[in-house]
Amino acid sequence: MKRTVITYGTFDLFHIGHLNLLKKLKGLGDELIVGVSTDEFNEEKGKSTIIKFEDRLSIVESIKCVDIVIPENSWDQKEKDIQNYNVSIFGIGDDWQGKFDNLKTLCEVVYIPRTTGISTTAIKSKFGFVNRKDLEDLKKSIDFVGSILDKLN
Ligand code: C2G
Repeated sequence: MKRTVITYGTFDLFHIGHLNLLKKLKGLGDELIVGVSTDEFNEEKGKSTIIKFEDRLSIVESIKCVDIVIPENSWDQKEKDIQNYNVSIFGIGDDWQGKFDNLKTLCEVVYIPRTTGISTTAIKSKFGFVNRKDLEDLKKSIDFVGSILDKLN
């Protein structure tokens, strides 16, 4: 019997932590379904994203180990999805350890160790360091260098 695995996530600024998780989950079965959180659902989750839903969906859909992508619109669609897709395993990163044990009545539930040293939040915070004042200082430096070049010509 085909073993179908399902997971859910935002997958914003797709990175190696996301890829490692998806590859590990695919390794547990024959088919991997990924529910990608819609922009509206991310608001409900209190998560802001850089990449819009359509693009996050396309990126995840193009990952070799992903077989099916579906929108994740709500917290409680998991039960229906597990039944509709005849899912054998629900898996997610262990930052959610224990949070989805209620699904154990429907399928196996596994929590996968997160990849350390990488997160969408860390990536966003790197961009966040370049604030308006930094950019204004940078422009002043560029203008100063430009004025020197003008004098040399
Ligand atoms: N992840 C990981 N290692 C990282 C970062 C993320 O294994 N360094 C995993 C998370 O544990 C999660 C998946 O990658 O299983 C997607 O992470 P997010 O996009 O942050 O998803 P999240 O906001 O946790 O949404 O209903 C479930 C939620 O939609 C999960």
